[in-house]
This record gives sequence, C-alpha cells and structure tokens, in this order.
Amino acid sequence: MDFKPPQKYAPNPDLKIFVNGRIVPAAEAMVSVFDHGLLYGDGVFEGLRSYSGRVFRLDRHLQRLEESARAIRLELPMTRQELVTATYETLEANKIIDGYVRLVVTRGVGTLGLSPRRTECPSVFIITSQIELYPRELYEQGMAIISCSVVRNHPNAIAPRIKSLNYLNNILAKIEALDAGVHEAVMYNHLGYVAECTGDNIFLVREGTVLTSPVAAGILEGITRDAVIELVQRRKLPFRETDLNRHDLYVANECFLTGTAAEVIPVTQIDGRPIGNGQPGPITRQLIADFKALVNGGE
Ligand code: PXG
Repeated sequence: MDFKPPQKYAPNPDLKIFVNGRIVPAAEAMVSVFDHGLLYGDGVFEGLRSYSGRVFRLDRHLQRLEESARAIRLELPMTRQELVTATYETLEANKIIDGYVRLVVTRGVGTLGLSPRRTECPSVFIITSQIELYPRELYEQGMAIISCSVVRNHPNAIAPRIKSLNYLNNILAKIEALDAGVHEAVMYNHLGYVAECTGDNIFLVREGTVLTSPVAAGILEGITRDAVIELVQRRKLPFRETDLNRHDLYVANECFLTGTAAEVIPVTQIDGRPIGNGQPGPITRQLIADFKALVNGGE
C-alpha cells in the first residue's frame, strides 16, 4: 500500500540535521528503534533560540544541559565547545539567522531493558527550525490559560529541574489545556502551590510587586525566567520569589509567561476569570519591550 503522510508532517527536504557528528539531510536523519531515548524517554534536551545569528545565552543552556545529564548519570559524548560549534554549524547549514534550536542527547542504542548499562554511546542530534508557539495576536491581546488537574512531577520523583525527554507529565497537562480550548495550563505542585505551565514559567504582578514561584516549588529553572528577573531588578521593581496558590492567580493585577519559544507573553484570563482589567498590564508590556531589547542587543 502506497501510504504517504500528509504534507504538513513531512520534514522539509532541504532541512539539515546534526546527527552524531555529521550534518545530514532530514530524510537521512534517523534514530534506531533501540535508542533508549525513544524506548524509555531516557535522555535530556535543550530548546534554544538564535537572534540575529547569535544563540541567546548558549552557555547557560549548555550548563543546564550538563546539569540535566549529570542528574540522570548520562555522560555527554561532546564537550561544551564541541556542542557550541555543532549548534552554530547546524544553524549555518540551514542558513537560519533567527530561529529555534533543539539539542537532544539520548542514552543511545541498547538492548531492551531499563538499565542504561545496556546502551553503548549516547546519541546527539540538533534540529533547527522556525518556531511560532502561540499566534502573534496573543502577544498584543493576551492569552487565556487554565488551572489543570495534572499535578507537576514530585521533585523526588522526576525533578522538574531536569530537562529530560520524559515530558508526559507536561503533555497530559497540555492535553487538558487543548481540550479546554486554550494554549497553556498552570500546573500545581504536590503541595498545591503554583509550579509552572507546561512549557513556560509563570509570573504575577500584585500591587506593583512582581512575583514568581521559587525553583524549590518544583519547576524548570527557565533561562527566560532568569533573564526577566534580571530585567525586573534592573528596573528596580519590587520582586519576590514566593509560593503562590490559585487565589494569588485570581487576584493578580497582571500575569505573564516566559519561555524560550514563547518569550514573554501576557495572560489576561485564567479559568475563565479576567486577570486585572482583562488587558495586558503596564509592567508586562514594559518587560516585553525590555526583553525584545535584550535579545536584540545580544544578552
Ligand atoms: N518550564 C518548562 C516545563 C519548560 O519546558 C520552560 C519552563 C521555560 O524555560 P526556558 O529556559 O526556555 O526559559 C520550559 C521550556 C516547545 C518548547 O517546543 C518548550 C520550551 C522551550 C522551547 C520550546 O514547546 N520549554
């Protein structure tokens, strides 16, 4: 039977992918069905972004990748400098100046069985592409999100600080969001405090103070989150990392999300309730402008 996938799922045939030391056409970029990244979600990754030919905070991303790998006892088969070179070579091969980069390290090919000792060598691949996570107009109008019932992974189960290939926790939450007709969902931790969204960190503004959940709440230590905290401090805005609950979301004057793909995006509705006056707030708008200036200025 001649069965072809719909065009939108076919990879761009001109796309070049870095796979284990070689840059190859997308059609030749394959992983084995015996790769433990695929069999068990055993691996780590990073999502990065290039602006005007420069990857934003590449060093910080590679540090997080190294920490994620260390946390799962995976020895990266490439040095930091080799990963930097491979990332830029992949962008260059695709002539991408402004775009997204996905850097993936899997446990590698092995036999069946959970044990990482049953694998030989980790696999590394790097995919670049254009990414648009949310529709453009939402950056102006603000977006609606929901609180979801899926609890964020317990930090002593799979630490959310590990950017691992095990994203089912977030995917289950994302499905709940999509079923509710929105793009994102707030995930609460096992204690009932706000953790983060499925692929973004969350901030609130209450009476002029910028608030966000602490890393100890069980979140990914977002690189965009760190950059925004620096911008908040540069503006000398009152700021606190503190446990937040659903009530804090509902009474906030402003809310926004941060992430590599999303950048900074206003949230104007949570669980059908307007946040503040239902429009993106002034501090959110200021930080969106500051973040744009930061990435265009190169750090
Ligand atoms: N929390 C989670 C669970 C994430 O996955 C963030 C927060 C934000 O972190 P950074 O470091 O990006 O500011 C993330 C990152 C995608 C995609 O394809 C997701 C992320 C990043 C890039 C692309 O959905 N999530």
